[in-house]
Amino acid sequence: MPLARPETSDARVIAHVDMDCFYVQVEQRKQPELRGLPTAVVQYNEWQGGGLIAVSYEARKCGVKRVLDGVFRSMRGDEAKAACPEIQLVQVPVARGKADLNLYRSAGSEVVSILAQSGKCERASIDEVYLDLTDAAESMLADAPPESLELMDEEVLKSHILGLSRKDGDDFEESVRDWICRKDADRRDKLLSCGIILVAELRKQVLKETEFTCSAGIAHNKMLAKLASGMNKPAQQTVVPYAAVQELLSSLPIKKMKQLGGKLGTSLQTDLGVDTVGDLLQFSETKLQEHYGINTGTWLWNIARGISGEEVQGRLLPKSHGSGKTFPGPRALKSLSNVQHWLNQLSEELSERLSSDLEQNKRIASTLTLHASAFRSRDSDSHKKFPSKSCPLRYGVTKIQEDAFNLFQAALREYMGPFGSKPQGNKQETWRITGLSVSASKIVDIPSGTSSIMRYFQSQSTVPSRSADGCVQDHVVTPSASEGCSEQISTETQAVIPEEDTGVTYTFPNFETPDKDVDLVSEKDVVSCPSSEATDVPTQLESNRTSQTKRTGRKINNPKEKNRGMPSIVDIFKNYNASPPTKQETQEDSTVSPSTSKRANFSNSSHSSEVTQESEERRQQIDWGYKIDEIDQSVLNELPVEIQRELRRFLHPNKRLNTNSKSKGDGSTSSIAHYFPPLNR
Ligand code: TTP
Repeated sequence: MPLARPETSDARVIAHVDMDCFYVQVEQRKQPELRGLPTAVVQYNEWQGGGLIAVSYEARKCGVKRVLDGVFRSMRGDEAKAACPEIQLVQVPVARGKADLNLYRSAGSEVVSILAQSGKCERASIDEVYLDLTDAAESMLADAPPESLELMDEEVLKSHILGLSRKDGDDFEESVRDWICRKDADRRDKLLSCGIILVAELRKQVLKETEFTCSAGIAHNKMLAKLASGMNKPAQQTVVPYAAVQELLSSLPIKKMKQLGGKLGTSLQTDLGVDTVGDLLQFSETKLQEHYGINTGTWLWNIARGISGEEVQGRLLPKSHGSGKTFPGPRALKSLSNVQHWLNQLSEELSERLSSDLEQNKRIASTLTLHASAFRSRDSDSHKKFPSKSCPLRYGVTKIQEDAFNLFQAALREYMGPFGSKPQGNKQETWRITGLSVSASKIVDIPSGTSSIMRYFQSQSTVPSRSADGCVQDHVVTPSASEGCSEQISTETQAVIPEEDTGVTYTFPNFETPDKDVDLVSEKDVVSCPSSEATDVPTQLESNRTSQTKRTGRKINNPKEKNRGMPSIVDIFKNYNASPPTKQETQEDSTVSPSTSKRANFSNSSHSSEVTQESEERRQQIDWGYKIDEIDQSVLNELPVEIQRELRRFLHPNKRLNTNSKSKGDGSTSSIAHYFPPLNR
């Protein structure tokens, strides 16, 4: 399906707000004595003073920069000192032997919470936000249009307006004021003028409340706003009026456009001879579609005209969580035990973040993905990519650790191929891992209501879905994604996290390149692809249903069961077990299906309406993940009556049941989060 062609007449007011040298500002707020001094934040790695990841504008003036020109590597602390002897180097906080970005994440959240008050707000990365200010601008235009303002803030008058022509001798600020206050301006420009005033106010508020400066771009769509925000930094704002769009794009190098920095951009250069975005104007939409497919062709046709229908998503929270680390050069991992050690660390961090997301935001993630970068000895195919693997996510640190390691092993088997473990000639082929990351995606709010609560429990008990050959599900990319956005998926040094649709890319340096903690770049919005969608692993529910049918070997015909579409909740509780399964339990489960020995028993037992003696015995035998008295039973009121009854019988087998449970919303209903293990236990 081609992309919807946006209404160009629809004058929206979109801002892209980008913090200036963000990590440096966060560190300077922590240590105010560093303010105004050339400062850089270096990553966790002492080799040659550590790689620079954020550089203050004072240091930039002395020639210190994050990335060295022409070389894919960051400047090292030692090199920065040589260029600027007075530079202050601050190391990122460290936890579990790797960079800990929590300080920066929460600083980013402070900013988001201020900006979110102004309109629809989308957190695009750790330090970037999109705002849709259309409503606010329209209200301002109706109630207090710019031309009616007697005084205009200095911050407004410092704005850069693209295409604003000034006669010699004209005062900059006067020209800006005149442009903003033009009575004969069209509605689009008038709305942008309101946007200029609103954004200047917001930036001042951010500074006042957080002590951070930021820069902003203001335009009619996200793409143009993002382009503009980086044009005048630090602490400034740039506006793209409709009339200035073509000029801006005609000089914009194709590779500078978001999503065109990789293979697609290269192909446009080499195959179509395109140097700037404006050069694309010479090609018809059909021609571009012939070359790059329908979606990408239309997208290219649109961006050449500055058209982008991408909406600002009302999203203040990240769309996924990831934790990663690189192991460059001699530090590449070469044994499974080392890999497992690091996966344990990464999983621990991921689990912690999932827990606080659950606790604070009542959100759960459903997919766990493992990415790695690697190389092999005697590698004939040096570009072979280490496959990424996904599976349904089970909460609890040990489960994540176990699943992550299983995913890794499945990926490694595939990477090494059939002869991987066997000697090749005289030598055994070996592998090296230069980057590892785990991520959790498909994050949703915990839905209220009954089916959802069960689904939630179910997700606690599943294991990575395996295909017939026992392999975990691949994380693959749809043809439409590969069609146009190959930079996301193709290079050996990149692994894509199924992240925000703004596309967060983890950039793993080659093993020759110096160290770079992967999570330092992981939260940067590097590329995104309009049509890129990782193929979903089956949803938790679907995969559970499928495996349920398979294991029981029959369809669910009982109408009661059908209604619920789920196994008995008692079974789920019985088998929920935070600690490793007991031998007995494993044996019991394996009688359901030998291949699922560790899986929870979802067999649709005929005893669902009666607590049998057998289940009472099991109740006492099984090592429960939850102590019964730890369960907040008020949450049971959220369940259908028959399940409440079943569950209460299970919990209090000797008590007579009162089925007239309190209805929902009586104040006693507790959050599902009470059941959740990581933080509470
Ligand atoms: P950026 O917004 O790219 O850069 P910046 O905020 O440091 O500077 P600028 O004023 O030019 O926007 O990145 C935001 C933070 O993300 C940055 O302070 C550090 C971190 N980061 C990394 O850790 N690694 C990276 O490769 C990049 C690009 C950023």
